[in-house]
Amino acid sequence: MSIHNPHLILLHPPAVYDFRKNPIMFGPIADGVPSTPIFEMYPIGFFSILEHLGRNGINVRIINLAARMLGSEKYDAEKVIRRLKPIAFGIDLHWLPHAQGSLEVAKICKRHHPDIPVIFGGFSATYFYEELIRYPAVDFIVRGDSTEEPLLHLMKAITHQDQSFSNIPNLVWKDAKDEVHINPFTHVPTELNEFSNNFVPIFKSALKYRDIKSLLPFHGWSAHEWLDYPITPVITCRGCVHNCIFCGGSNNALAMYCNRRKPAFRDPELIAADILKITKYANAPIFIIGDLRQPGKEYAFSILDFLKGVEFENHIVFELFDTVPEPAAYFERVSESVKNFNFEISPDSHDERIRAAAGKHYKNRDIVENIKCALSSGCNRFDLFFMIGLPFQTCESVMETVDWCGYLMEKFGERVVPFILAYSPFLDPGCIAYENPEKFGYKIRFKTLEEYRMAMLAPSWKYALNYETEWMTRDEIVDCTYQAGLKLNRLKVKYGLIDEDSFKATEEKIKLAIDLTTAIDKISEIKDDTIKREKMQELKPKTDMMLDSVINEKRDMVWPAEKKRFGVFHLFKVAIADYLNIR
Ligand code: B12
Repeated sequence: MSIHNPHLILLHPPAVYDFRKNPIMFGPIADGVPSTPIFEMYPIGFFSILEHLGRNGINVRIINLAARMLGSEKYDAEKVIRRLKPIAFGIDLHWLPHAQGSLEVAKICKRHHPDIPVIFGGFSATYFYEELIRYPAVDFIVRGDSTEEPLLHLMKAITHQDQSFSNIPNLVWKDAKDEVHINPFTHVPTELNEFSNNFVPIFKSALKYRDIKSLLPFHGWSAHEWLDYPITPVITCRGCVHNCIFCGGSNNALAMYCNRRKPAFRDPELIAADILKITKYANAPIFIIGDLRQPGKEYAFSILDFLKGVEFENHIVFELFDTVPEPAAYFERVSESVKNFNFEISPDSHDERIRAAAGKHYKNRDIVENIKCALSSGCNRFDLFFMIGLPFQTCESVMETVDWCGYLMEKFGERVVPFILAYSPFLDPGCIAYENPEKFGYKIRFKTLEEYRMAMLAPSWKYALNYETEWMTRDEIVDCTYQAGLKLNRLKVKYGLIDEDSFKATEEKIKLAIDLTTAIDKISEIKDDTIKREKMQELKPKTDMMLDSVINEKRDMVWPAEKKRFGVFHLFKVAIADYLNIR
């Protein structure tokens, strides 16, 4: 095998494989994230897999099928897969909305390459491993939130055709007789220092396979644009100390299905070094994933101290998982270390009882005080995320939440940016509310992976929602989401956060979404399947308009950055030097 022929090809599927043919009204299910409802962003873990396996002699190539298919009607994913000849394919079923797309891509791999093993991994593959391994196109599943090492062992075993699969931790596999084996789930590392937040291996891979397009994490970002404005996440941890009842990445959830008893944190000096390394080659914003105060405020302070005194222009985006107890001192300390900084917090509701029921125990007065101190210390932007679909929450309460957003925008001005979203399409399997629905007033509608696969093919997101609550039916959740979106949009233009044009564009889009929802409800009642299909097909041009954001403008998520590409040249230099081993 030539060095340009990868041993492992990681394929990122679209959420629904045939989204270009099927008319589906995905609605606002991806309004809270930078990707479209096709969820074309691949797991960040692909970076550490590529780096770790590459260091150990296994060449990895990433192909973002979802982004390529979104990018061009003509991109023929099946033809591309047919031409590939790796030793194994890896497919992520990390987010559950990929239930349909991932299995479809696996089928295509097997159709053209019956002898090339197909490996699955990711959170949802881990949760549903028993059911997933029984699909004929799936040969292996590597469970867990840290699969770099077991995957390396697996690739070595496959490459050397040594069939010692039974010693590989976390592995679920089928033998030649299709018998399923479940190996012990023992590889759960408690430290992350080995896995850097580093773009260089990714660029090396782009050079090696002469294909930057397939590495791009988003649709709508041409290679040129992405190089101008690359997303640069810095992962601080795996796991979480908190227990928000709806989060599949919470402490309890990860203990339940990923066997993670406590979160693992990367050392503070390494986090600071990761950030500084990125500032050397890109001036795009840097997202710090995970509240730096999770392991204790000393951890946050030491990262900030490492950054102090170093000049860089990049905007750093910090998360808050709860309010800061002594906000004036904390935000001042941040501003002493970072020139351009932004914060985000998710209070979920303005109603403290609802917030507490969702597992968050901080008060509105503390939120207001935090915003005040952050802004007066020079914070550029303070984002707040609110949610629909919580215990005790009625649509009336959601509307009051939007009023509270108005109050915050009026009080603090344009630097405070609220978003409101429904939990959609799915309440995360493994989260506290999913596992104990009655206790929290939830009704879970789908339980098996096959049900989720089918749900993603539903004509509108209403029928895909996997829950309703004692306080809101699915119809009410959908309707309330649109009403809240309309109201928040009006408040955003009133307080100068958006201009008249973008106000109108969002308003029109929400109204179109409401009309489509009604039209699809009517079509769903038609008994004749052919007529039903025809009627749905007529709506396709309109449902496609929903592939962008619906109730929140996507560009609201873009943090300011100077558009200069000098850094990319530097990055390529580093990558080439690294590639040629001349560093
Ligand atoms: C950061 C984050 C994001 C970021 C960045 C995501 C990214 N590109 O990875 C953003 C904000 C964009 C995001 C978006 C979404 N997220 Co998110 N996210 C997280 C968060 C907070 C941390 C994830 C992380 O950093 N992991 C560390 C990295 C290094 O590891 P990794 O990517 O998980 O990969 C490792 C393993 O999973 C595994 N693996 C992954 N893929 C594969 C494939 C193969 C073949 C193998 C072998 C292994 C493997 O090996 C990797 C290396 O060890 C988690 C919560 C948590 N506490 O974990 C939620 C979480 C993963 N997200 C979740 C959800 C639901 C979403 C959205 C679907 C929400 C939505 N409706 O919009 C979108 C999907 C976006 C898309 N695909 O386009 C749920 C997933 C629940 C589920 N089972 O579906 C979680 C658990 C909690 C939550 N509700 O936010 N998310």
